Amino acid sequence: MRNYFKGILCLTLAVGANVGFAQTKLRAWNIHPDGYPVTEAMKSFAGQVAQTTKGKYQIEIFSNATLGDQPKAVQMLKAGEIDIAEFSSGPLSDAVPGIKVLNLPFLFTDSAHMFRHLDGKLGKRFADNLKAAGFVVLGWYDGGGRSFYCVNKPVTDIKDLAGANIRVQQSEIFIEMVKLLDAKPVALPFKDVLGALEQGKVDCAENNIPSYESTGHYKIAKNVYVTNHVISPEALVVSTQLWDKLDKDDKEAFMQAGARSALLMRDLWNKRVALALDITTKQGAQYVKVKNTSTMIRRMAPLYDKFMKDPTTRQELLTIIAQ
Ligand code: BDP
Repeated sequence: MRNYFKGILCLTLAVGANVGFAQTKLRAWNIHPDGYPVTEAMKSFAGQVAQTTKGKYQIEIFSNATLGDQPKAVQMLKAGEIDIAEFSSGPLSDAVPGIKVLNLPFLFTDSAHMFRHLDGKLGKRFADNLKAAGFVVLGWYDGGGRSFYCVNKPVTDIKDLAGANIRVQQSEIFIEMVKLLDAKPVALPFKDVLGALEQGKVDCAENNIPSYESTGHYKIAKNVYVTNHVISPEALVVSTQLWDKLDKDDKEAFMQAGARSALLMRDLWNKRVALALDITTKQGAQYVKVKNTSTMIRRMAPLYDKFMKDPTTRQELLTIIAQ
């Protein structure tokens, strides 16, 4: 009898060892800090994958861009050097021209308009383009509406931005947009923006309100010009290298966890926008709403012309404008 129990014990340990052995550790890149909607949604995604696959996949989230800056991480994911990431569509579209329409200024009227398209046929088309380039979309997250904010420079008209050094993401379309406003684009990594604002290397930056708050930019750049010039999504993606190794059930688990995390993220996002507005206003941020966007939209005409002529963006542009 004692030997029988010994046998069972050995078997359990062996099975346990096997489970341990079969466990795959995955690395997830994230640019945001703890508590930020993106981070919290990624954590929930990782938890759900671990649960559904019974611990087969352990996803470790590396926040605050500790694995490298975003344009580099986009390339790392494409090369399969990291497994999972949450990217803003700006840097992602430099690697996948088939989604660049998503960053066109003044394209979406609000996040609801954007998600109507992304959760439908168009989203599927963008996801197909991304997959062909090495990125499998698990969920579309909210990137909110981006606006300008400046140090020592109240902006009440788009003309006030002329000549200013404006920090932009390292992404072609953002650089072009700022040039069309007669300002000077300064492409800098996200983590360097606060220092650049403090040291006067840039006069202004542009971002959504949750990032304006979480980075502390609001402490230095108190003049916000609410333009919502770019309303764009972000995406939770896995590398096709990893994807191709997953079996059918694993894929299903990843997809479902991704979709659920996206819904959670969008909900957390709306709450965070309200909270960030409250915090920054109490700390002295001045919000001036653009009175009339038509002047700014007219300035963007060369970008629209370009996108209408480009066969990789024309169809998507027409579909979004029409509905
Ligand atoms: C934030 C995005 C992040 C970008 C950042 C930026 O969530 O992915 O890297 O803006 O401006 O809103 O660099």
